Amino acid sequence: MTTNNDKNDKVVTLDYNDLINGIDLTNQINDAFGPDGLGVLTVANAPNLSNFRQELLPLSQRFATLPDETKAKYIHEDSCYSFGWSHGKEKLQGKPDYAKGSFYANPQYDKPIEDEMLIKQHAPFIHPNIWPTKDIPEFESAFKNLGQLIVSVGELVAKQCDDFVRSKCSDYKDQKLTDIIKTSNCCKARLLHYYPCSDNEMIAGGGSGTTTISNEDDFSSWCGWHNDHGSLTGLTSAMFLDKDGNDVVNSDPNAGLYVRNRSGVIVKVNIPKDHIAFQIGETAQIHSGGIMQATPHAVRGSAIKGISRETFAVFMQPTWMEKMTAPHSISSDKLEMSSSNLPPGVPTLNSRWKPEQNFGEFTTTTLGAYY
Ligand SMILES: O=C(O)CCC(=O)C(=O)O
Ligand SMILES: [Fe+2]
Repeated sequence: MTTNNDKNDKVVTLDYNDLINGIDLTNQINDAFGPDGLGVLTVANAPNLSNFRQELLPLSQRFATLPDETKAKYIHEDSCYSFGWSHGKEKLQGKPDYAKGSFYANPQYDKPIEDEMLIKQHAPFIHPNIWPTKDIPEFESAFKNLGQLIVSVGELVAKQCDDFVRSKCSDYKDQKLTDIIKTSNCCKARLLHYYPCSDNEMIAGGGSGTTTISNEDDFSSWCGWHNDHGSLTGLTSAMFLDKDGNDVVNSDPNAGLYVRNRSGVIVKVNIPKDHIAFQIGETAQIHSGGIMQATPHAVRGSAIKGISRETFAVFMQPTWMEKMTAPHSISSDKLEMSSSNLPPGVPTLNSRWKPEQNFGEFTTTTLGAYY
């Protein structure tokens, strides 16, 4: 397995002002999310991003290093750990994942619906938020500020995606992705704390340049290979902190986010601090009939002792009722062009997706296939 960066693996960057001004960026969307793209782009110049990122990301470490009995107050089994604190409940390379902890909440709506029966039935999607206000008073507002900013920029990116897909496929429902982001009350954000790697997890050869890695599991020691299964994911540039919470330079250049491109080459994605990254998800892949395609990605642990990684992902996704139908004019082989290059452990779309499914069923099948 090799990592490499050549010119085709450059991450596309859009400017927030161009998005606001409605400039046609559909060629850039093709380069990023189309069949030869990396499945990721970044947006520069989003207002307030630096402040909101600086306010939220250190709270990830602060929460994760609270005493276990304090964190336990925010564990929510009834939503399958999809709200509040989740640590060791997901799997990484087949074993319970203690490499990272996540705090999940809906950044837009604290209680999206009132119907208690529906809340019970679809708790992972729609349970009311749980906030650690007693222990970290500023947590909720920092989480919502950054989450809502990312969704608002995501909506602008979605509009460009819709125009791009529509130009290639006449029976794509106009504004499909924009409508999902605008109307769904099931958006989910995840504040991630990647614990410092312990000695036995340290990655051989970490520290310099392009690396050949023999073991895929070592590679993805912080976050295993996966495709995002929602519509559009927004992601901040990660912050690396020492044990005292000081923002430090990531001095292991090999640590961080990697994407596997369409030809199987693994590409490191560097998100500048003042950009928001967006990754296209499998639901948008299905709704666009494969005109946009999700890419597998993973996070490689740091070889530097005592350094944690904090980041924030916002999963813009439909409600559980949304139909997973592809445009009629698209054949199913086009829908999953990249399946021949999936890393081990990433199940093909065709093994999980059925056109008559709704998003809730697709999510259950997908999580079952990974975990
Ligand atoms: O930590 C990251 O940079 C990526 C996290 C991620 O891929 C996810 O939560 O789906
Ligand atoms: Fe992801």
